[in-house]
Amino acid sequence: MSNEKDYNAVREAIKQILPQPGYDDGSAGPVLVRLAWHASGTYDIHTNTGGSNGATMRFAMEANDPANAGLEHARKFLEPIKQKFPWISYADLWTLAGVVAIEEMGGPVVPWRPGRKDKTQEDECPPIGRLPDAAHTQQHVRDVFYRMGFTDREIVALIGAHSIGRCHKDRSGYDGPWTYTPTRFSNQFFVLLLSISWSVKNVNGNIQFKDHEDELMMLPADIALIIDPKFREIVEIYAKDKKVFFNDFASAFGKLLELGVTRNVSDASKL
Ligand code: ZEM
Repeated sequence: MSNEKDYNAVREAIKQILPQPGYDDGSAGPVLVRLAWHASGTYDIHTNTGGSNGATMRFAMEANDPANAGLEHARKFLEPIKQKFPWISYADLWTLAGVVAIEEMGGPVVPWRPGRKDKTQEDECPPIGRLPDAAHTQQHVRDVFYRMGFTDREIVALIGAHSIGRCHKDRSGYDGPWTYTPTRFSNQFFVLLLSISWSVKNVNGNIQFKDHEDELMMLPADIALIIDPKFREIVEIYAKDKKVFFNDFASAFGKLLELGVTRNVSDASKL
């Protein structure tokens, strides 16, 4: 049927825009994954507000949240795809782009379903301040992810996405990649967390951690995963077994993208 919504065509179009010579490490993948995460990570299980449904980061209030600095690059990479496939919601496009990017960078297949709707009013944005602050450690990380409804094991799995991408001084104030292969989805984040002796580095007043050669970095919130004994146990599992990490990541990321998403019955029956 010609008017059928062809999500595979959208997936293909996303694959086409992943190579970005001259941008960061040559791939739009990491920043697209971060967009999908920040669109979803505003969810609050107690009030059932926030989450990927709505794509409210299109509005200035949420776009200008300092936590979202740099994500305009991700939204710009995707805009031509939205123009080509106007029937897809931004909320579906942003989350699907994260899923396709992870898969194309060598990561697991993440379950994804369409049906998110875009909100139309700026006052429908979730309150600013729901995303995690990298300067804080285990208590804060737990507070933020428990608010979304995640377990300790899911928290560690999700932060394993720091195997890809980097920090940018002009976005977060932090600087550098977590791994030697920032465009390859892997369990290297966990391997390096455990194998390197991390020392403090001050970047214009921001405290981060560096390896001996000062090539790689960790955030205070990352180091919390090896300080906290319960988190550390899970880090050790994922460092040893990439397959277990990939399985756990796929279900936790799939769950993240579904937070706050409701579908009406007629939409759901088409899936
Ligand atoms: Zn991140 N993340 N993140 N993260 N993140 C950054 C970059 C990326 C935290 C955080 O403060 C930061 C999750 C969890 C947490 C990605 C994915 C996921 C940056 C650097 C910071 C500061 C931003 C910049 O300067 O461009 C904190 C504190 C987290 C939890 C405690 C989860 C969960 C993620 C996905 C599942 C990705 C892919 C990047 C790299 C973006 C890029 O542009 O390269």
